[in-house]
Amino acid sequence: MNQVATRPYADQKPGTSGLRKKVRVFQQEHYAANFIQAVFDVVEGKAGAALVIGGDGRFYNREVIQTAIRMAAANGFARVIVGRGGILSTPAASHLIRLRKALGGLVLSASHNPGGPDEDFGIKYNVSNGGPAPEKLTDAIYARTREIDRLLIADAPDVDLDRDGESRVGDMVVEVVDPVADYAELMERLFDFAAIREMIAGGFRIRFDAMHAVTGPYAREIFRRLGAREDSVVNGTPLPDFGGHHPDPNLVHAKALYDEMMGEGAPDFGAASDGDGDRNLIIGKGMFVSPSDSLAVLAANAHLAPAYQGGIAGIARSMPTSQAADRVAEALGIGLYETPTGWKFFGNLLDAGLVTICGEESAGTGSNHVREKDGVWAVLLWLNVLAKRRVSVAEILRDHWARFGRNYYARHDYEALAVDAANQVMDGLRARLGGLAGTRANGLAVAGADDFEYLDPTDQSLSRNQGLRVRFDDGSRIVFRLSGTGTEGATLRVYLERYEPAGGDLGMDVGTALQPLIAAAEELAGIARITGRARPDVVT
Ligand code: VG1
Ligand code: CO
Repeated sequence: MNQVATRPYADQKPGTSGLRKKVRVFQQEHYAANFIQAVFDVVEGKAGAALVIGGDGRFYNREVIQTAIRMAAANGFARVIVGRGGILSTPAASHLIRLRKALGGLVLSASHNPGGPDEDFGIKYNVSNGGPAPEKLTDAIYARTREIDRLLIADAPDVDLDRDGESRVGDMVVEVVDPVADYAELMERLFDFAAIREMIAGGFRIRFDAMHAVTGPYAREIFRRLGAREDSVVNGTPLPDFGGHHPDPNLVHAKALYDEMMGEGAPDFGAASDGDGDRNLIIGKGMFVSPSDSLAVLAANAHLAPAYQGGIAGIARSMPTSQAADRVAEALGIGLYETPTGWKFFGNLLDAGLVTICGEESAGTGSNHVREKDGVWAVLLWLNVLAKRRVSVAEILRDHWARFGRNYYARHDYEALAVDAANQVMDGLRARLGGLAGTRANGLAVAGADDFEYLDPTDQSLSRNQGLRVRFDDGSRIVFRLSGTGTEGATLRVYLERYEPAGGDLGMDVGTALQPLIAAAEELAGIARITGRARPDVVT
């Protein structure tokens, strides 16, 4: 074992989902190792414990995995379980941590951010419940990165990551496992594969765009078990640079899928996932499903899948996610929890059994089967629902709106803004929040406004400054927040939501429906005026 001297880096504060930086930043001397050592220094119980390691296959994945293995050995772990080829999707890693009763796991990914030598890399630590480290722990890790002065690292050759089986690094066992097998088995237990298989055998066509990211091998194996045609999965080979694209399943970066689903001869069901496999985009033939609606529809129909046939205990959604799920919770007579953005806030609610299904507007949905959002899971739950109801995605949505009303919704992202300008937008609005109730913006009456804070009902931890909310008296809402996953400048997100009750105009074009709110947002926050950006970079 070696002790190596190091010096702290000042910028290793984890964001919404772990530490994300440009690859070049990670390539600085000991940069990744410092962060990993900070994790190992603050987590207790390493002696005799197992650690899961895997990533989304992006550039630099294998190098950091080798370092992490050597460091795990020197820090007293008894076993490392690593996905073959260094591959584990985020939800598969979460499952493996739980299944193998590991102390935790290192998930190497920058998720939906692009990959390659000039793009992004990331490291996230998940705890023993399989979920992202809660804020208390990420704060402690950050504090440790500020003072770290030595690394513990075993002097050992690289492990062969491409062959299943066990080897040793010092006293520690390294176990290379099939990244797909346990996860696929879990999915077979949760869902009615027989019903889905029958639907597919009847001619139901699927297009799943893995975006050259981690879900390719998972989707291929699972769709094979379901008897789907081979061309059901496209872009199914994980590439270190995701083929030069952003592995972000939204209407901008998954446009090819969108165009196919809107065109002549579209398959029945289209879906895409992101870099690390925790997001999902759902598009029916001729019908895009907004992620917020997807959460609401899945919650309302979950009982059609074997795992949830007894009903769901409650629903949690991140604050900016539309309130469509709230109406489902109300109808089901179950709890609805509104949390800050990021999956780490769902873990306690899931562990306490308060909720079964969780979701975020950013194309994340999941359940208590793991402690991460799960893209392939969402796709399979949709397929299970479709197989049971035997109607189209579009019909399911129209039914849903007819019953619950429709929450027209969009998110506008202003990317790579100058940090000062973004702060000016947020600080300016924050300063005026208190006086907004009773005023009008673009003619719309403001009912209330606040800076969202969350008190975790299970451990009473308080998270402040989680997004600025402006509510209008017709139930519409605008939320403003800064992204915590970007690696360049600041990204401002503006979330727009307008509610149209059942019986109202449910078939409007989303952009048209939201136009009054878009103008109100500009009047409230002055984005164009302050940043000089006339329109958002991404609308999703
Ligand atoms: C974004 C999304 C958030 C999601 C997070 C991680 O965070 O808004 O809902 O949980 O990404 O997703 P932010 O801070 O940039 O808005 V993933 O799939 O990138 O791990
Ligand atoms: Co992701």
